[in-house]
Amino acid sequence: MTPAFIGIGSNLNDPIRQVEAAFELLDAMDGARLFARSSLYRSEALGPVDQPRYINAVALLHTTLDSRELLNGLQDIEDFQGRKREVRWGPRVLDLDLLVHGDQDINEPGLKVPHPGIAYRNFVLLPLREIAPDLVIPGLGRLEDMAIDENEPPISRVQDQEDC
Ligand code: A4P
Ligand code: MG
Repeated sequence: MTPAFIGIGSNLNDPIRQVEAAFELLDAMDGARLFARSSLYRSEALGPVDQPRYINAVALLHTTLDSRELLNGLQDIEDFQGRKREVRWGPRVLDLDLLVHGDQDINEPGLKVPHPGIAYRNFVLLPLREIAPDLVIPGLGRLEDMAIDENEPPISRVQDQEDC
């Protein structure tokens, strides 16, 4: 079993429900089990397109799948939850990114592991720190050394009793 960290994001169709559903489907994947989950975080959309705020979280899976199989499984879950691939960086029902997969260091067309955005995104760094504070990321170094970007839009943890 190899650990794999999955970044989860949604900003359409009841994002909290979408993220909760994604955790369940990740746990139900053949060859993977959900081992830990972060809190949910809410933040303004990062990027050029004007769009609703996001809910983000990170899941830790233990898996026997290779990185390609894992990516295919993530895309099946995105499709199942109604993801439409339209605007790059645009609003989405569900985005699942393979952030880190064991010691894999892959740079192929359509598959980059670790995910290149990790070090620059509060909505990835904060939930990742919560469940894996000692993580060392292949090619990038220690998670604890990655600075939270003060210029990024503010981010807050979603409280349990809150709805969206
Ligand atoms: N791909 C390559 N490597 C990977 C990987 N490690 N994990 C390829 C997942 N996918 C990977 O992805 C495009 C292609 O990336 C896939 O076909 C796959 O082969 P996509 O999810 O279809 O497109 P995208 O998400 O629009 O593009 P991209 O570059 O993945 O965008 P990001 O980086 O996911 O950013 N603001 C907030 N607050 N929270 C967010 O979650 N997300 C985005 C999207 C923008 N702003 C945001 C958030
Ligand atoms: Mg993506």
